[in-house]
Order: sequence, then structure tokens, then C-alpha cells
Amino acid sequence: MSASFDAKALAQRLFEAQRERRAIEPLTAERAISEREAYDVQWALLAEHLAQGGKLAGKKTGLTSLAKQRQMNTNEPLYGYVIDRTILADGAQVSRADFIHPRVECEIAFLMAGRLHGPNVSGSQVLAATRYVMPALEIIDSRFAAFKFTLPDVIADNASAARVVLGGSARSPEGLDLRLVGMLMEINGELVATGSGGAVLGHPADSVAWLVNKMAEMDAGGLEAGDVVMAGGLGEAFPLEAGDYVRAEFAHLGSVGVRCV
Ligand code: 0L1
Ligand code: MG
Repeated sequence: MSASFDAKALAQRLFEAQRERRAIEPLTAERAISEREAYDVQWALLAEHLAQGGKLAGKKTGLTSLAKQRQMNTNEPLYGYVIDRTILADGAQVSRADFIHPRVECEIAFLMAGRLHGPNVSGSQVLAATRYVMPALEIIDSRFAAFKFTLPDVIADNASAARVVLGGSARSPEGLDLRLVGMLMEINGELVATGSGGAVLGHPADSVAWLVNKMAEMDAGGLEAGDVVMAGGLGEAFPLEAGDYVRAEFAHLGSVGVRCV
């Protein structure tokens, strides 16, 4: 007989794993979890972060590039939440000891000017509701051992969210073709990846539209004015180790960097 489903208990297990920097086995090792149940766990995990003093600052999509989908053996994106105290400024320092097995990836972040709720939201509507776009790095840190999980597991684990670093000089997306915005990523001065905005579900604004529509499908609201939205990685994620300095430079948007000690 399979174990019964308790979203709060599963969220608590993930919360403790994150707090204690201890990897756990996938939740689905015990029982199959549907997509909706997985988002219920994610919601309960968000509630736990808010109860512990965090504030909701935005949302994120994940698994939005072919490179990431191949890396994780899936063909579907997912969404998650961004908590205020996980957002860092350009050039910030993070401690390797604060994570389990961190990885870093390059993204384009949106700052929303207006509320946007699905269904049927388009990329053009996202752009019209955007105040700024910014170059960003995301540090992800799966709470599951060896970054091995199924899609419901990683949905429950808030899309592996750990830190967001925002850089560049925020600018309006007007007049920019975000598909063609190129990016160079360096770790310790060595070029490790190149990419462009088009790698993110064809267009980063379409990725944000996907998020809004998926949230509507999950009866989870949508985007609000002031939300920071991570549109998804432009390529694969790289392990982050103590001593690393990661820097990404984007055409038109500027650069963003983070140091790990
Ligand atoms: O932001 C992301 O693309 C992460 C999504 C979750 C999968 C992973 O941990 O790589
Ligand atoms: Mg990401």
C-alpha cells in the first residue's frame, strides 16, 4: 500500500533539508505524486518560508531551455517562488557552506510593472506589463541527493530555488528583441557557456507567459506589480564551488557577477 499524501509534512521535510543543508531522497520514492499535488507541496513550502519571516518577492520558471531539459531528462518547464531574502545584488558574496550542492546558471529577470493573471496571457502582454529586464544569475540547490528527482519532486522543492543575483542597469524591454540578446558566461575568467534569450522557450517573455498561465491552471494566482520574475536559464547550470567567481555579460543589459567563498 502506498503512503498517504500530506502536503504539509512533505513541505516540512524539504524545509528541514534546506535548513540543515542535508540532501534527502526524492519524495516520489515513497509514493507517486501528481503535478497538482506537487504544486500543493510547493505552496505549503512557501507558507513555511513566509511563516519563518520570508516575504514573497517574485516567481521563477525553470527547465525552460532544451539544454536544461536534456540535463534533467524532461520536456516540461515548471514554476516556483522567489523569497525576498534570497535576492542578492550584483557582485554579492555567497558561502558554499550555505548550500548542499549549488549550481549556477544565467537568466534574464523581469520586474513587473502591472498585475498579470492567466489564462491565455501572451508574451506580448508580458512585455507590456514589464517595467525592466535585468541580467541575472540563479543559484539552484536541489534538496535531493545528487540532483536526482522526477518532475513532481522538483516542483515540490520549489524548482531548486536558492539565490538570485540581479545585475546590470535595469532597462525597459521596449525596442529590444530579447530572443537575440546574447550572453557570455565565465567562471574564474574562463568562458564556460554562451547563449541567447531565444534559448528560453523561444523567447523569455513567452516563458513568463507560460508561468502566468500555469499558475492560473493551478489556481495559484499570477504576477503582481513589483514581482521579480526569473524567466529561466539560457543554458545549463554549472557546479559552484568555494573560490569561484562567476560573471555573465549580456548584450544590451550589462553584466552580473557573484563570488563564492
Ligand atoms: O531554475 C531551474 O531551471 C531549475 C529547475 C529545477 C531543475 C534543476 O534543479 O536543475
Ligand atoms: Mg533557473
